[in-house]
Amino acid sequence: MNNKELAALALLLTVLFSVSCQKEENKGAIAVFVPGVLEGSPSYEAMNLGVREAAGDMFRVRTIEGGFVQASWYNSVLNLASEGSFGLIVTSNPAMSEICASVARLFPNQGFLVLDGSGLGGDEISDIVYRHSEQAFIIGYFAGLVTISDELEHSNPDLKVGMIVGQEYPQMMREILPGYEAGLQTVNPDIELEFRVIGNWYDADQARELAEGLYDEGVDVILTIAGGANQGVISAAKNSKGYVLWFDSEGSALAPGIVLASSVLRQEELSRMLVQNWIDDELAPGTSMRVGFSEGYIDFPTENKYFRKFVPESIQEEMRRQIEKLKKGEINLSALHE
Ligand code: RBF
Repeated sequence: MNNKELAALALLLTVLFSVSCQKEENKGAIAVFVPGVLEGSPSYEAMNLGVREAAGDMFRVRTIEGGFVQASWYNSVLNLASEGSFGLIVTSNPAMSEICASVARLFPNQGFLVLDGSGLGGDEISDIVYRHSEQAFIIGYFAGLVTISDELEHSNPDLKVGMIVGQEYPQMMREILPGYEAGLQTVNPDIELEFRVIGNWYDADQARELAEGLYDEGVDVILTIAGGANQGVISAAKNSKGYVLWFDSEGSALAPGIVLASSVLRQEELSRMLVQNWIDDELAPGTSMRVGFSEGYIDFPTENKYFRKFVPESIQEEMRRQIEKLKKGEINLSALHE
């Protein structure tokens, strides 16, 4: 390459570089605020991945872990907004809608996207609400089939099912717990549910103790919704020869044959799509969506290799039928959270 060609190449690279930076200059970078810690929390990990995929090389993304002191989250978000360098703050969990809405009133030009929100964010923020009752119903239905099964090795005749959660909050008590119970009752009204609360989203030792207690009482399958503490439930299941059900992401690869199934949110896809919309100036503040099975953002994967390997064929088929009904909107769970 001669000098002229080199100069032309340098010019081209400069132009390309400034074009690629321009997007961020106009809109600012993107902040991902994790209300807790990333590791072990399926919905947070999915959010972070989706945002980063959409941002690509065009936007800087900073992920901030807010930690487990929930009373500090408002100030952390306020600080991010007051920095003024983030065009968009993305976060996830139902407590964040109102926190972001309060900050948005002070910083009206700050963009907010709350995934897995409460719908109580008003017009200042974009808020996505999952129909968690559907997500819980389908895994409750599966848990019911597991506990009545005489084909599964660790299933016993006691008709007792467990559920361990990090914390009680409105969506948990009004949608997830009733949805799970409705799924169980649909299979057999005699199934009993043992519900336990850890009190935080990280204490795996306590989760293990709670789970061991449940398996000792005759529970054969436990749904765990406890972030980093979920690992404790897996350990207990391995020791006690019980089953675990996963929530938000696919968990069966974590303990094949023990984590039998998962009820998932398509949160990575949703974050990627919505952040892309924001990049394209198509995410209006005040956008609020409620999504579930029929829109494709809640799912219960039945084609996963471990599901096909460890779940009896008759249960697989029953699940496929029930999922079709949910997708077609033939099962109405709205009465559960009125
Ligand atoms: N889920 C997690 O996996 N990890 C967490 O640290 C976590 N913290 C939460 C804190 C609050 C205040 C609330 C309301 C929910 C939290 N969740 C957490 C639950 C999560 O947002 C979601 O509702 C459930 O995972 C069910 O989809």
